[in-house]
Amino acid sequence: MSLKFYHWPMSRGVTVHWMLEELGVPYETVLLDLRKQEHKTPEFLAINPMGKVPALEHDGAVITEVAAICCYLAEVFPQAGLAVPPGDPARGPYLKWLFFAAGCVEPALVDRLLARPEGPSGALGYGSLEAVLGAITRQLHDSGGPNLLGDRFTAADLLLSSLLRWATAMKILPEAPEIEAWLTRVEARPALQSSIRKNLEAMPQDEPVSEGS
Ligand SMILES: N[C@@H](CCC(=O)N[C@@H](CS)C(=O)NCC(=O)O)C(=O)O
Repeated sequence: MSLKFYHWPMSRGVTVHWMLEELGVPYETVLLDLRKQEHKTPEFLAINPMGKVPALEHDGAVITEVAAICCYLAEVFPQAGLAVPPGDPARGPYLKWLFFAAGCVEPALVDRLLARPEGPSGALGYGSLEAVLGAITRQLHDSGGPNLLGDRFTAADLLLSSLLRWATAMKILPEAPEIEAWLTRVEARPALQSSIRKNLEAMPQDEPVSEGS
């Protein structure tokens, strides 16, 4: 089994890195320095024609897109307990939160970060940042916690909380006490701590420390 992870420590790759640390399986990290355009070489464009990190190669198969990689890894390594398999009543909600993270939460956060003018929320697939945060808050409340789907921590928690940790670091997360309490609980996961430590070690020494780019 071989897992090759194309990564840069100040990128969305941090979410996949955390996921890999959760799995407890060996993987090789290939750092691509975005400042040197190492993600735009013909070799890497053959892996990800978008010229973006992260990307993953598993036994020769290439997977890109953070949400797809997390979903894929959770299913290929079920022993980590981060997937909800077909047939489980929580499968539908699990997929909903994975897609919601990528399709609604991320664009709403990026709009806020870039101070883009708000569009008509009925025409935008993701509505508004306030609406997506409201939906997450309600789910955390209705699930009874401590996670999105109740007792179990899944790849959907990992993906969504990773995005919201980044938003917190970028100071664009509006006040949301239930979400903040969830992020504090998530912070205690050993795999997240080990991922943070390894990313800090891989960080170029001349760069200010920040998560994401
Ligand atoms: N939708 C992609 C986004 C990946 C992405 O935008 N990565 C950024 C770093 S956070 C990147 O590689 N930017 C460099 C570039 O586009 O030139 C995913 O989920 O993987």
